[in-house]
Amino acid sequence: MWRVRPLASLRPLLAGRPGWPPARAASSTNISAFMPEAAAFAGVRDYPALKQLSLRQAERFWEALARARLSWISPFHTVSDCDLARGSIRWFEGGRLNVSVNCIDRHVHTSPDKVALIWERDEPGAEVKITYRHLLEVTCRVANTLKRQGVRKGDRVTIYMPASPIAVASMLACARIGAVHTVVFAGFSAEALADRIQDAQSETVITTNQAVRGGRIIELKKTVDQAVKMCPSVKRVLVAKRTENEVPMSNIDIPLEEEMMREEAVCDPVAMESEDLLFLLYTSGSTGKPKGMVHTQAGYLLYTSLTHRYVFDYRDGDVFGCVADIGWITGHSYVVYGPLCNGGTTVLFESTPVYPNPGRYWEMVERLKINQFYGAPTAIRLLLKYGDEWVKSHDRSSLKILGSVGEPINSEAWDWYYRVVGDGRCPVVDTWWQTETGGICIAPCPAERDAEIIPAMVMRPFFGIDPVLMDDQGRRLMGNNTAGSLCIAQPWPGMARTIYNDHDRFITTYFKPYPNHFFTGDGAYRSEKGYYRITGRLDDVINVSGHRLGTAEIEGAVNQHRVVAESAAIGCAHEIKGEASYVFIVLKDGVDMTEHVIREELKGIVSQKIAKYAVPDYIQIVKRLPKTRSGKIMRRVLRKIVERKLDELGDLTTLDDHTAIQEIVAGHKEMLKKEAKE
Ligand code: 7RM
Repeated sequence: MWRVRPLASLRPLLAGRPGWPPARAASSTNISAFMPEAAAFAGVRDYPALKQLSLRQAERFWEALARARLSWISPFHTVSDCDLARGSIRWFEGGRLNVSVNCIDRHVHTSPDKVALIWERDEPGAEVKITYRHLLEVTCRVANTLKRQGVRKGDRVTIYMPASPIAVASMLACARIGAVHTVVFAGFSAEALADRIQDAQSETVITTNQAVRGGRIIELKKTVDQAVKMCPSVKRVLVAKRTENEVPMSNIDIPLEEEMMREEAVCDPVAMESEDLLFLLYTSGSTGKPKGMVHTQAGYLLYTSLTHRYVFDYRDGDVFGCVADIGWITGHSYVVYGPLCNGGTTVLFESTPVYPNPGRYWEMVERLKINQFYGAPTAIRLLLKYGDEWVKSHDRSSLKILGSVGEPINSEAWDWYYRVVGDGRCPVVDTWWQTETGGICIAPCPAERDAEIIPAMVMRPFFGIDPVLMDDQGRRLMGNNTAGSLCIAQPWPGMARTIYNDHDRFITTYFKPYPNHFFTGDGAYRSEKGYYRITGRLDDVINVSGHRLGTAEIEGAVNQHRVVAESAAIGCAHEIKGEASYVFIVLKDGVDMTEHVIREELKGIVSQKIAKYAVPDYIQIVKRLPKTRSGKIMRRVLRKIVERKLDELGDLTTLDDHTAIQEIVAGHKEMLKKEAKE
């Protein structure tokens, strides 16, 4: 459990391991079959040439794709108008379209009875299929309900719901009438929900009476009630029924299904400008306040649909199974917008990887005949521990591609995914991207014939993505076999446009560190052959089970406990979660509580202020924290102590009080001993 951070070393990885393809055959991609839009580019005959064009003549590339792949109400006149220094990013201006029309109506015209959504409910074997025709009807009814309640173009609507057709219809209903949705993961606490509602100034919240997960009932509406008490902006709460149980309803609560059934099943879509807001999605950064990342209409939709098509080699008729929750960007881009824009069939997964047993994913793959499965390394690492039988007892012959997202996938998990889950038949695509990037930026592209994939590497940039590595001095690192901070040198249509209500923070965070580049916050290594591997965050963001969490957010929560004088949170390696959070606490004088009680209360406070997944795994009570003479906490020192690399503490000349370190080292060992006993 105390192994070093898994990606700290840059050893050239995995030489000689089986990657993809199993045997290299000499053949090249037939470009006109691969991407018909490329016919517009005279002279581009192979994949490398197309890649080059997407970078060197980015506007030509994106113009052709945007015209061919999206349905426009009126055409755009300017492909892109971006100034990274000012954080000004604009694509397809002059164009007007409606995202819900692109995701539903146009497919209703061609194939109304095609299944759009497969709702894989918590109870296995109880899936519900929703056709495009049906999805349009439900979306229009929700849209009309929102309109009747006074929701107008530009208004923010907070959606706090588990994955379900009504949640997807709510997102698309917002898009239809021009409202801005902000989905909050239904695992966040009332306070975290309230913070997000208030930052967005939402008047409307959509939720469900209860949620069901892993066979247990979750009182979702109760959490909303608590949150709404703290949010004077909220005028109405629409409540859908996930269970038959009654929950208390107040005068601002509206039963959603009852209202919907009174509305018409048609609703005129609003013509939206390309750069009008589509949604806000909050994500953690290096301060205590999450950022409301803003995504807009056309560019986001084009980018998610294109990456969905090519990274997963998604073909008409395939069943796409992304098991991420809709509360995260992966759910937005690869459960909802990408697959639906492509007229695909997408799975909405409501359950957990181990309910009712660790065979759940693979039983579902067999039952729903899933062709592309997209999940998180943390779940793969967990399932690997239960052994191969849970996988092998299910027919997985429908699978064509396996995807990984959210955090680095270690080579053991990659191997198991590839060999056991995929029977060595399916390419594994490790996809690197962020809430900020809107869609996948670096990943293998198996749609490209015989493209090489090396285990646990994210490999190559997608079309139009120009990754660069920077050194400490802000100089671009040329050449290969090198590591640095990962930036992207050119704008692309899917990137976030601003932080809601805080454009200055947007510029400072992403565009100031390396002028004229988008800074990702991640470090990366570029191999001899030019392939990428992500080495982890460079800022105070940790990644617990694929979910981002700011160490400042954790500190902010624990500091609210009356016994805490100060605290420092860091991430440490964890076998299953990837990273766990480790919090050091200094108590106020005269506290007479047992350490056990303090720990339990602190865990409770983090769960109450943020979410269960944020609860620290380790809490160590110390007399003082290592600080510089100017009073800054030296988190780097704490990290090295926890990694047990005492010989790598580095430059300690600025350290104020050296005895602090011995004390913390001793306390850390003591804690491990106790843990081992327990
Ligand atoms: C999609 C998503 C983004 C952060 C990112 C990285 C880490 C994501 C990978 C990865 C290594 C990957 N959005 N990350 N994917 N690290 N390999 N394939 O997760 O906004 O929630 O998180 O996640 O640090 O910056 S996110």
